[in-house]
Amino acid sequence: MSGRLVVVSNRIPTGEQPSGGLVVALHDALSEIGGVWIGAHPDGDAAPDHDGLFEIADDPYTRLAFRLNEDEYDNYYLGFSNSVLWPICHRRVDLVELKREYEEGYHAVNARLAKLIAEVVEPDDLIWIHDYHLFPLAEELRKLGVTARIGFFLHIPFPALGDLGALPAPQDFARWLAAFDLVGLQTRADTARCFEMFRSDPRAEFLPDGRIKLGERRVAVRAFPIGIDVEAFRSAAEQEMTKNPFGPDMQGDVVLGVDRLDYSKGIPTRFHAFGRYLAKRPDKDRRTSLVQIAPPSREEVAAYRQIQLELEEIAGHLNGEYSELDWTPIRYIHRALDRDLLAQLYRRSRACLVTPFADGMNLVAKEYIAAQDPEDPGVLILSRLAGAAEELEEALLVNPYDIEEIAEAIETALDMPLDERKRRQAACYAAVTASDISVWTRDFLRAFESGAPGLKMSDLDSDRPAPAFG
Ligand code: ADQ
Repeated sequence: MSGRLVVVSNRIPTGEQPSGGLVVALHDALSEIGGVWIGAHPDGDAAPDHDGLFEIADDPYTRLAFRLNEDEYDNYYLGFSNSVLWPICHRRVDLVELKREYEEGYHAVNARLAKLIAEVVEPDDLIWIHDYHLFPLAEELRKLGVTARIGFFLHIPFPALGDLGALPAPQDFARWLAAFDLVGLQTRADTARCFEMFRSDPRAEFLPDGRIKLGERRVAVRAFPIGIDVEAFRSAAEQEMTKNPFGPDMQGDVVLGVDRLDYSKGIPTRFHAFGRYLAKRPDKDRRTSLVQIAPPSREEVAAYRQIQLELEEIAGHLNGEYSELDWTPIRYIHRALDRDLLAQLYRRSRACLVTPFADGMNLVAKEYIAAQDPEDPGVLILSRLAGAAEELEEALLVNPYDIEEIAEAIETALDMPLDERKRRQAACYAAVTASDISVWTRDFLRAFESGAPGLKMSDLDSDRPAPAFG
């Protein structure tokens, strides 16, 4: 690779041993080929009080952080990123909160960051920008005369055309994307929505090489489904267990849920579906428990506080109705757990409920599959609206809005014969391995390096039709 790889993301890892699949994958790629990672320091108070970049590590690659002040955090991060773009991309336009200062803060941070990046990049560097916090960053860099190749990866769903109308200036969105050379999306359904947006834009022209031309810019759009470090999860799950990770008093089967506490993850509906399962179960002595692990996130945003109260209410109600002296059907843990412990919990659960209403990919679904014992696997119940459903076709796919269907899927999963569990697990495991996080990094960087050829619409049509839902 000529030039350096320059990764830009909203947050930058600060520890010596970064954790989390995506962070580790980017860390590995940068360690191998060298380069720079630029992002906001996670602790504004601990960062130096100036507007420039500051180095927080230089080996095996350089990490440059910048500080977000309180107003920037409120307007750019909590405001425009998480109260406008996040709900728009997750089909919750009803939750969008439009404020002028959010929009101004978002543009100001992207413009400020562009100036900082422009000072450190060289023309033959590859700049790889991540996620919705930084949609306009390439356009800002181009305005400053940066000619280096710039790629983008969107971790969350590409918004539906109609929902883009809720943006303060919807016509800007296509222009922001066209300032990149390569736009990577999670799934074929995302790619189809992105093409639909460009198709409806009179300024856009589809070129014979598959790229899209808008003004003087040409951009390629392709799906790169993200994955996990399969081997790391599998070996963590296989570690010898001396005791039941759920505790000695856990009886019966466990159905597990693991999510950041977010309204897009469909957790209240899942609780209701588990309640429906408890009400209908033919064997009333069967003591199946739902263990939900949901660490808080973005608590400063009202919609996130409400969901916590809602979950406590539903769990309290169902536990009041169905608990026995020695059995609590719903255990709800409101904090993050160590990843090795998580791997063991996945392996010990008879089923995993992943029921988002919208999700770019959903790594929990892949982690659950990676952690199973192939000789006695559990069953993944997966929303067909999660990006992961495009690959994990042999999971028990459900409509995340349909409480009755999820309740039936729980019963089906718990009663599923071993042969069928093994067959579904083998198919899902093959899919999870095929999109291992190292494959994802390699594929994106290769496409990027080789001039970022676009996925032609004819390729998309001839392969397999993009699902109409999603
Ligand atoms: P998220 O919305 O955060 O990611 P997800 O893909 O499921 O969703 O990743 C969550 C990660 O956090 C998983 O690795 C999981 O193990 C971990 N996690 C969740 N709860 C935890 C807990 N209680 N304790 C410890 N770890 C926990 C965004 C997009 C997704 C996309 C990813 C990656 O919303 O759609 O798949 O980025 O691109």
